[in-house]
Amino acid sequence: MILSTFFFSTGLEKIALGRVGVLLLAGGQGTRLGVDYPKGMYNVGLPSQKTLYQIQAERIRRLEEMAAQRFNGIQGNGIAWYIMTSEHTKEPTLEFFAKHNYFGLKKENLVVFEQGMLPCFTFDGKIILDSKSKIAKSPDGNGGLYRALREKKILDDVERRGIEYLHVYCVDNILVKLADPIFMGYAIDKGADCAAKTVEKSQPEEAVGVVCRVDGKYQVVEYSEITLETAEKRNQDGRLTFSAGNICNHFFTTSFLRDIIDNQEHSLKHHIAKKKIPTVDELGNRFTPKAPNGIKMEKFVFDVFQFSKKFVVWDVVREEEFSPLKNADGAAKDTPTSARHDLYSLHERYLRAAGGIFIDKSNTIIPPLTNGVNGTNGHEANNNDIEKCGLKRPEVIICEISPLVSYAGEGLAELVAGKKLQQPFLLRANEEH
Ligand code: UD2
Repeated sequence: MILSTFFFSTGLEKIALGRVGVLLLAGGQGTRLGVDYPKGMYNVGLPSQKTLYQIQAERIRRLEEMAAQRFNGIQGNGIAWYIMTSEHTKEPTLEFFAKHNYFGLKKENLVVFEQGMLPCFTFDGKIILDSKSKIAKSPDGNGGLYRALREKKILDDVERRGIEYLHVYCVDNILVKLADPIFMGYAIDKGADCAAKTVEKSQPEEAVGVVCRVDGKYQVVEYSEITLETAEKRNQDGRLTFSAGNICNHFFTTSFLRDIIDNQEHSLKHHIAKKKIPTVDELGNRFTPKAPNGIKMEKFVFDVFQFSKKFVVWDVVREEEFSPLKNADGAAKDTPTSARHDLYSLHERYLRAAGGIFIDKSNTIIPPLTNGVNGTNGHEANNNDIEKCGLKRPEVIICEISPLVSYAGEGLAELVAGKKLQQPFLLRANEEH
């Protein structure tokens, strides 16, 4: 606890000094979610109707405010937000932010750039046609970041602004803590040039890479490339041997990235994904095949870990930091519903810890969920107790705290302590009323 306070303070000070930037990887095609616009523009169905982009923008604003309050102002321009898009997502992303007045961020702090594309191939190495006159291409993976940082002169911009540390993350984790001062502070304190946040893998098949050491070098073995036999390996205590689940949440120093783009980028290998790639038949009619007909080639963002001179891992609590939105509702997991529920239960815990009391329509107090997760006070009833008392509670209590009010549960006591809260409960900042 004392250590996290120290790391928090270290990270927040660097933010106040203008040394921290955030970089969002948003060039993916969102095929699993099934939307034809950038995933960041997805309205998750929260009471506020906020999109992923808006939630993230507001977390940045709140952090800037916290840093300014704590360190008597913020130097420079605040936190720069770089967004890597691709051919399909750049224009809609730019339009979306302009339409929403950059969600209150400074326009000059938003830098949207485009990653590269690569041709798609058949299994025997021929280029696939997307139409009679166009070859099929797909984004070059989130590891295309490094080429784009160089070619679009983005790292030059990072250096020009005096940013020394970048938090790099993926678009679809509704709980993401942008530029998390604890994570940044930890990595900075340890003198790391590169770091990854992890969560304990829930099961061998979970679709997250694992952070591990291979031949003495740190790397992530992606879920699509690990064998089931290796993924299923367990230690004597029953825990998975490769349990450090990657959540696409990384820290890099600017000088490390400079070395990567100047000297190492070309040596990063391409990974291969077999996909159903829309193409044309002999008559030129376009169709999407029912089975994979070719390969997409992608670089992975974490493949630079091998070049790190000091690599550290910060393991976090899944329920506080990781709930990815990958699939449309109806899938077994990682859906809009699961993302909303995970946010509601985290916010419920924040509100309870701040002294808020949840009641139902008949003014009856709703007990907390516990299971060691919901109910951080330690002295709240557990589920067995609740059952014994005959108390019932809904699976989730719909409650949402605007990121403009609180980044991670701070500052809530003065707003909710001792107050009765009825769902759906939405705690908004003054400017949102
Ligand atoms: C990613 C991680 C996986 C795990 C998981 C957690 C990689 C390679 N894998 O897997 O280990 O952490 O997330 O949710 O990081 N993107 C681009 N350009 C591209 C392709 C993807 O910017 O060409 C972005 C995409 O918009 C997203 C992020 O990279 O924000 C991750 O992409 P994904 O959702 O396809 O990755 P996933 O779930 O296979």
